[in-house]
Amino acid sequence: MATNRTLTILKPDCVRKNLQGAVIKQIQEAGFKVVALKMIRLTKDTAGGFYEVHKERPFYGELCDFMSSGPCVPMILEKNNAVADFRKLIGATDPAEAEEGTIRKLYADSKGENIVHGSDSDENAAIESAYFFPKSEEVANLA
Ligand code: FUP
Repeated sequence: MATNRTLTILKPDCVRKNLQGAVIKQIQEAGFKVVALKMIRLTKDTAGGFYEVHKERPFYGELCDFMSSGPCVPMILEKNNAVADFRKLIGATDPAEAEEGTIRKLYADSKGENIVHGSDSDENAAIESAYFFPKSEEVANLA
């Protein structure tokens, strides 16, 4: 089912660098509306659950350590074509390969610590949104 929502996380490096405001401003200026937002600290287990698909990858342990290393800010965003447009806005996983002007190119230090997450499909956007937010925490109507 196509949706116009995506799930992002401002990762612990974003929060540590005090870049939440700058990154949210760029996201809003690109036309996304914030429909859910909170700041939480993941445990290794909850970080691991979120990145379950990468469980067999060599970087999984480091990824879980990093994602649980400090607070992060999950958000649900709304816009037409949200998933694809948001991935364009954040740029490639490795900031060295990200296009100029993208959030990762501007702010990220490495492939492992790359400032933001963005869902890679409508299906995963729905699954990931439910991982962080009960339906009651999503704003249904922004008008
Ligand atoms: P992305 O969809 O751009 O977030 O990238 P992936 O789903 O491929 O990877 C998820 C996270 O795993 C990345 F944000 C960082 C971490 N990762 C690494 O640390 N090393 C890698 O080689 C690939 C991913």
